Amino acid sequence: MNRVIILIAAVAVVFGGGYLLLNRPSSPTPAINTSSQESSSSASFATPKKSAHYESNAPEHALTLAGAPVNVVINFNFDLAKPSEIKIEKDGKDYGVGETVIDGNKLSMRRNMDPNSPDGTYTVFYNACWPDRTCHDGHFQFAVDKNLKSSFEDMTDKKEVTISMSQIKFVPMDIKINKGTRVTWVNDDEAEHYVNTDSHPAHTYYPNQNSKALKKGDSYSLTFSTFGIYPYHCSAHEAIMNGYIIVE
Ligand SMILES: [Cu+2]
Repeated sequence: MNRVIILIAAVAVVFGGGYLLLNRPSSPTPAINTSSQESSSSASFATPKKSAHYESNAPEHALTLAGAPVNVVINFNFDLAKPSEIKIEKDGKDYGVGETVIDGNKLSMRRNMDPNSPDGTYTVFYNACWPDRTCHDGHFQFAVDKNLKSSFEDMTDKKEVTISMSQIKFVPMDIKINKGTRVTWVNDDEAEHYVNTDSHPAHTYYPNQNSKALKKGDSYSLTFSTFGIYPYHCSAHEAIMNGYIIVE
């Protein structure tokens, strides 16, 4: 009898342990890019304030980028309306360019950023307004540190470049290119991959940079025509498979 109980207990431990190993969370901070930009950052960030109906933003809160973003995008789960507004401030100056634009599906709003924005920490202040004319404010922060560009692979002299999707990574992961360069991603893995602009799962930062599912041998191409940095990821392996393109 005792031997039966011990056997059952042993089976439970083996299967239970295996279950825990297979199902543990992949990362404590899956939403934040894990590439070198972040670990070498010395910037400190305030706690963000999320407005009603807020879902996500790109660039992500507390991210330190190797170049100025092309725009700041904030995603919601409710219809946006005028006069919704985004300001991108550092030292009291607004580095946003032009008007805040509400996307066609009314679930995201965006504002372009000055491509010559200097290094430092930026606070994004936003006011999200609904069709009933009520508005709610929120804020978050990100930083720009152009020194981080030194770890990017310099492909600025090429008209066309190829990024391999290999062993659940973009190879090379972080690249610098010139304006007008055509980038082609090729899936060299058995697993399906995607090219998706941040954030996840809204994929709204630069909507042109979103592929369909890519099987082994499939490719996806995009020509970059606006200066700035492009954080992206694979939505099937979002926590571990990400990269940056700087267009300069
Ligand atoms: Cu993938």
